[in-house]
Amino acid sequence: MDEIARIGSRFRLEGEFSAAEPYGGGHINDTFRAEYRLPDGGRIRYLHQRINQSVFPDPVAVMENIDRVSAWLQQRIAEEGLPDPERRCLQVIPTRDGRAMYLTPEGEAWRTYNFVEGASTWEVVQSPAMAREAARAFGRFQRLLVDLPGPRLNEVLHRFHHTPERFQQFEDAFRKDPQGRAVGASPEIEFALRRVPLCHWLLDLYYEGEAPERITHNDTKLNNVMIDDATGEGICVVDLETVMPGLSLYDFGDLARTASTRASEDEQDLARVRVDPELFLALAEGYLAETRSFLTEAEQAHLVTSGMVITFEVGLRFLADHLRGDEYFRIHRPGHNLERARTQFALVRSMEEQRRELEELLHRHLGLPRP
Ligand code: GN1
Ligand code: MG
Repeated sequence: MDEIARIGSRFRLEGEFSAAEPYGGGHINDTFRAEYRLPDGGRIRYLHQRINQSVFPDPVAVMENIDRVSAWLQQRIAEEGLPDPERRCLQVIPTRDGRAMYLTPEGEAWRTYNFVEGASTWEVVQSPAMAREAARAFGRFQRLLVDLPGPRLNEVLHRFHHTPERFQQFEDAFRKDPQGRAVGASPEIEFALRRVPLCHWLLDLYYEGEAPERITHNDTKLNNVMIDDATGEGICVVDLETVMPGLSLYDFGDLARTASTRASEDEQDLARVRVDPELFLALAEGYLAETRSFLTEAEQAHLVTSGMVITFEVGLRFLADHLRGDEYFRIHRPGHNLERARTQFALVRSMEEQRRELEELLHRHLGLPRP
């Protein structure tokens, strides 16, 4: 961990480095939680994160967004008078020369955040209350950013949630089949090929003017919100690097993908991969508590749709990456991306089967319009 101590020494931190460990379950960047000793014997913890530059080729543009967004959130949170304001938003800790990011002589890009104490992230949702709180946190995040001043945020990953393009990339991977893996993935490939129309459902709403561009998080998996250990509140949204222009339904959809089922993202027992209507309702409730005032009719009517589209999209990405040779998402065992794709597709199938039931539930309990 000498390396982390060296990196830490470049930032304007309090205390003396004492220890560091890998942290979190992200598939892209490398995150370390480091502890620093204070002169009074106390300790303070920070997160040091190495930005994956093959995914984010322009880390400066990423940090520009994060800087603007987190400064604005801090201001808005203070204005709303919410308790514990410093735990409600990540703070970018500057380098000793005042930059948002430290570039090593080898060209690695590192950033540092405060670590939010007394809160945890979860890979699998534990209860409807947790689902509601996570959704409320992402909803609040969108609401507080509605009036972000200044120019449009940098589009750090072009067409990140453009589902038809994700389909194209999948098709390309399976036609080229560089690793000879297509034969072993034929049920998943067939599943995907039969669902081309699904790719267009959210973008059509956008093109028809029914779902406007907003500022969205774009990576709203359950494990990107910190849940307060004492109160259960969704206290702080993390992983801000994909915050950029997007559709609100991308955010609801990705949360539905990861928190409307009790199965994990790579659950292998596909019988467990089902939407739990109680969880889905809790997600919608929490999200709408913060966003209902500004969402359009169509956005409110398409929450279930968004879950289907984004779950399908992420499944396509896992499948394409498996076919290409696991270049993008970190894997922990051979075939891991194929397993993840299979799980996503099982969840899409469950959403297809339960769609009407879920839409009726949202209509009955929350008065949401039917699509
Ligand atoms: C990646 O960084 P992480 O693990 O939170 C990915 C998301 C995917 C997710 C799937 C920049 O998120 O888009 O939905 O994995 N992030 C990027 O688990 O591609
Ligand atoms: Mg991420």
